[in-house]
Amino acid sequence: MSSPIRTLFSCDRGPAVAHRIFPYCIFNRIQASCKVFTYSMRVRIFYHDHCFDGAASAAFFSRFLEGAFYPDAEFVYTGLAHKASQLFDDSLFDGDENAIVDFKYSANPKVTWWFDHHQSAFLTPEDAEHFRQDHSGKKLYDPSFKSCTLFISTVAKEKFGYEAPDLAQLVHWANIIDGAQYTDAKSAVELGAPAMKLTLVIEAAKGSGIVQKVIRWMRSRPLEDIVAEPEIQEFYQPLYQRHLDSIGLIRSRAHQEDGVLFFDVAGQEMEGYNKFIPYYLFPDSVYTVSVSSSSFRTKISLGSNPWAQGDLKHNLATICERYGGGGHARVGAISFEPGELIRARKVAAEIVEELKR
Ligand SMILES: [Mn+2]
Repeated sequence: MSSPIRTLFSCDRGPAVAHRIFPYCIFNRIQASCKVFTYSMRVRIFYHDHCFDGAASAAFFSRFLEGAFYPDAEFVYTGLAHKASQLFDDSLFDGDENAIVDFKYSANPKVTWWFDHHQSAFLTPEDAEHFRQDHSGKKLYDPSFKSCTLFISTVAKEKFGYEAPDLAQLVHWANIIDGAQYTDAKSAVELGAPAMKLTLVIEAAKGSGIVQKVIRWMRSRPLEDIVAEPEIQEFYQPLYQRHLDSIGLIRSRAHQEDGVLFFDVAGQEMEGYNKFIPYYLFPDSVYTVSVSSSSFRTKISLGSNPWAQGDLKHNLATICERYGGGGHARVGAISFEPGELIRARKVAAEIVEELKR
C-alpha cells in the first residue's frame, strides 16, 4: 500500500523521519495537517532461523530501526536456513525496507540493510564484489564479531548514535552462545540461565512460529519473562527432559582412557544432543569420540574439550578427512551409510587409539 503522503515525505532516511531531517523543508506548511496520517511502513527482516543469535539479531535490529528511523513501522520476519540451494527469491523482498541479519549476503536491489559476521558470508564472488561496490552505509560485515547481535548493537551506537540499554542482557548472551564463550561446562550444560533455556527451544522448534514469537518478545522483555511464558514452558519441559536423558545415557555409556572419552549410542534417540555434555561429566577428558545412528546415516563425531589447558596435539579435521569426513581443527565428523555400523565402530576404535598417542 502506498499513499501519496508516504511518497511525498520519502527521503533517503525514510518517511517517518523526514520532518526531523528537513524541519524547514518545502513541505513545512502542510506538516501540521499531515500528522493525522499514520504510516504503515513495512520492514521485512530475514534472520538465521533456529539460532539464538539469529533471533536476537532480528529483535535488536527491529528496535534499532524503530528507534532510529521508523517509529511506527510494522515488522515482519522470515527465518532462513543454511542450505546449498538457499536462494533469495525476488518475491520474498516485499517490505518498504528489507533487511538480512546474521545470514548470507544477497545482491538483490530490494535489500536495503545487511549485517553478518559469518566467515562464509557470500555465496559467490559476484556477491562479494557487489558488496564491495555498495556505498549505502547500511550493508555491514565483520567476521571478527562473535555474534551478529553485538555487531548490530555496536554499529547502531557508533554509526547511528542508537542505544538500547534494556537489551544489554540479550546482547551479552547472544555473544556467549554464538561464540561458545561459556565460562565452564556447567553453564553450557545445566541450562541455568534463561538464555540457555530459550536456546533449547529456539534450536528444537519445528517451524518458525514460536521463534518469531520469541523475537517479538525479545525486543522489549527480559529473557526470564519470556522463558516464564506458558507457551515456552510447554515446549521447554519435554526438551529439557530429553536433555537430562541424554546426559544420563552418555554417563552410562562413556569410557575414558588417557584423556580420550568414547561412547557408542547407536540405536538410541540422540540427534542433536548438547556437545558440551562429555566435558561436563568428564572434565579431564581432552577428546571425545562417539558413534551414533539415525534412519539416514551412521556417524562418528569427534570433539575436543574447550576448557582443556594448553594446545591440542591433533587436528580433528585432518583425521576425519582421511576417512571421508571433515570439520575444523577442534571438531569433526564422519558419515557412513545407515548399514555401516560395524565399519563405523572399527574406524572409531582406530581413531581413539590415535588420539591417545
Ligand atoms: Mn550468528
